Amino acid sequence: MSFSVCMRDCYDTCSMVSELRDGKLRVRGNPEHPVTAGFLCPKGALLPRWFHAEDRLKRPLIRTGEKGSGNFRETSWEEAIELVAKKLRETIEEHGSESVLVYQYAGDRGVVNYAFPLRLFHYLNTSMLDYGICDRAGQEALRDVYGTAIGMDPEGLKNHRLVVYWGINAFWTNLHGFMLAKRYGLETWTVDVVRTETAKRSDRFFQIRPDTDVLFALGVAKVIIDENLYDENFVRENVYGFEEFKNYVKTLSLDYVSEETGVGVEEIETFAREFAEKRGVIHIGYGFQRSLAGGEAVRAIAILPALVGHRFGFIYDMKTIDKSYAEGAFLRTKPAKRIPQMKLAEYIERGEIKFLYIYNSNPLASLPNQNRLRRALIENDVFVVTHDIFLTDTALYSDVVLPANAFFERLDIADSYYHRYVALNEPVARLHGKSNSEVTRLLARALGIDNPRLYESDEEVIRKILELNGLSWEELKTKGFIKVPEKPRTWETRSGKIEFYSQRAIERGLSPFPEYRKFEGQYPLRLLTPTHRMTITSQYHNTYGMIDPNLYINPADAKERDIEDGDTVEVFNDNGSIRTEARLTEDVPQGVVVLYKAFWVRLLGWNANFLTADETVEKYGNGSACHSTWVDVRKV
Ligand SMILES: Nc1nc2c(c(=O)[nH]1)N[C@H]1C(S)=C(S)[C@@H](COP(=O)(O)OP(=O)(O)OC[C@H]3O[C@@H](n4cnc5c(=O)[nH]c(N)nc54)[C@H](O)[C@@H]3O)O[C@H]1N2
Ligand SMILES: Nc1nc2c(c(=O)[nH]1)N[C@H]1C(S)=C(S)[C@@H](COP(=O)(O)OP(=O)(O)OC[C@H]3O[C@@H](n4cnc5c(=O)[nH]c(N)nc54)[C@H](O)[C@@H]3O)O[C@H]1N2
Ligand SMILES: [Mo]
Repeated sequence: MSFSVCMRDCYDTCSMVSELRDGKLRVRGNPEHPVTAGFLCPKGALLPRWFHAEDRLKRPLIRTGEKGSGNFRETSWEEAIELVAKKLRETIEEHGSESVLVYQYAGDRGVVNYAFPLRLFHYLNTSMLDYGICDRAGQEALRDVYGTAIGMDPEGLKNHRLVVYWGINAFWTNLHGFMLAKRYGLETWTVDVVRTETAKRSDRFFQIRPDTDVLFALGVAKVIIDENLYDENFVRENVYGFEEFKNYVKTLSLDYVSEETGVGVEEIETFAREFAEKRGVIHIGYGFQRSLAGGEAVRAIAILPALVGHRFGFIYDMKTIDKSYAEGAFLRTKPAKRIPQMKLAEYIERGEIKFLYIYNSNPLASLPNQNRLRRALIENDVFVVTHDIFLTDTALYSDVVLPANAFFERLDIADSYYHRYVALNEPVARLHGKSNSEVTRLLARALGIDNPRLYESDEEVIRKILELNGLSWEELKTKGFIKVPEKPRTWETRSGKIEFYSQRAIERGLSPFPEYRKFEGQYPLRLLTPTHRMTITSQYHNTYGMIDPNLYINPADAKERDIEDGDTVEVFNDNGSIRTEARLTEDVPQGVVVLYKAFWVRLLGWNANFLTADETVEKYGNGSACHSTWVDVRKV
């Protein structure tokens, strides 16, 4: 028996108990772990299938045909590493170290596996990624109000009565969190555009129009304030700018809020009264803030828990340990040029990237505006190296492909961006490929670097991080996980209070209060591309196969276009066009269509990101606005 951690980019970061029996991996949820609670989600339960998948990469590949053609020859590790090192050296000599970009994300969240390769790139002073694909706007927004995006310990829910899932489909994306709330007996509400599985399992569902969250939250705040339902003492002592905020929402008309959001005035009042009475807390989602309106929305929503007297009454991000040692930014001798993640194509087009080293990510499935990105990669001279477990879409467009191993094959630890546990991941078996840190060491050696920090072992890095954070290796090895205790903390804003009137927002060129703006596109239907139940972004499509490529459309919008359930349709805009089957459903409101996000283009022939917008929200850290995409649909 070994302890494992599901290393996927997911809130739950489950602790598992694994073993190899007759050469086959078996996994189950760790029954001792309070959040995992002894069960796995449907994706986690299938991990052995992923681990033993036939199509795992076994040998390094070197491209022989056109980029994207899939023509490669197999090679040895020695030749592959030599080639990567040679190209890296040449690129730096010819174009400077900033023309090299390391592109990585949370494909594997192991502390070492995720961060150790960055040591090499820091050492080489290359360009680094400025992450903006996922939760960035909300991070900035929460900093405006609380000075931090780190909210409450979800286990703290046990002392509460009501949790609102706002713009998050928790039953699919945070199953263990949703079940935790149910186990604790909380009432659950959902605020979403789509009647999701979470909405269907919630006690109340508020279905709002896209981008109107700001108004909805301000309307709720107005009722709470007008009816004196807020926590006066708490607000007086701990809120900065309450009177100004009160005047700001005073003039708001609930009829207007209702018209724009599509939620009845009575429903808004009910939300406000019951939320105040039950002193609700809010799980603020990641998905819904990926839009032009997302940042302002999070700012407005963030105010509500404080109004009813919570210090940190929201769930968004979590940070329990300092992991910076693994990444080793101390190896740099020059400040990093940071390239916004969402602007990869733009930087390639401008000739600023000549060498791309990609691991833990599949940008040729997950980034928006795929036509532009693929064109940029083909038309510009960029040497691309991808380290992955599978021959992904990104691997297909690479010059060198290096096989990665899976987390069952190595030692690591992981923290969570949702709960407060750090968990141990022990190796169970060895099948194929090399870990991210192994490849880093090979590359460092091939480059002739002798800095010892590039040759530290995984265990040395783990032990050092535990030591720096005051956590015991022995305890972790015995139990498989440790809860990191929360230290007393306060708000990290300019005023030291919760800022309803945000000074940081003003400095960033925004209004001190969250503002409602209407956005319109060139096409009539808003395309949302949320998460799918059986994939993690692009992962598992090739191994589990259980994807849903259909377009979900409201019957009224379908009728207008003569579309019936099951018809083949074309979905199009200026970025691209795809063909799929239409499914008519009242779960999706009029004016909105849904395609699930980022499947493998290699297998499907397309994915939603051939349509999505690559615009970013500059004032919110260049966060993704992929949900601010408009399309039209026609029957073919
Ligand atoms: N099964 C599964 N779980 C996952 C992932 C996965 O791919 N699959 N991915 C992981 C990752 S990387 C992330 S970031 C999280 C994401 O977790 P979630 O935030 O739950 O993900 P999404 O489904 O992208 O978005 C949530 C909801 O936002 C809604 N929404 C869109 N626009 C608006 C709006 O304007 N207002 C409101 N109120 N709602 C809106 C969508 O309808 C959708 O139901 O999940 C993680 N967990
Ligand atoms: N249209 C649309 N697009 C979206 C979103 C959306 O809502 N709509 N959501 C966005 C969000 S929230 C996110 S977080 C991004 C995520 O986008 P990506 O970062 O591209 O995430 P994944 O698709 O999970 O790809 C991770 C890759 O890492 C590989 N991998 C796994 N483990 C290891 C390992 O140990 N070593 C190495 N070297 N590789 C490994 C996997 O095989 C996989 O190919 O997608 C974004 N894309
Ligand atoms: Mo994400």
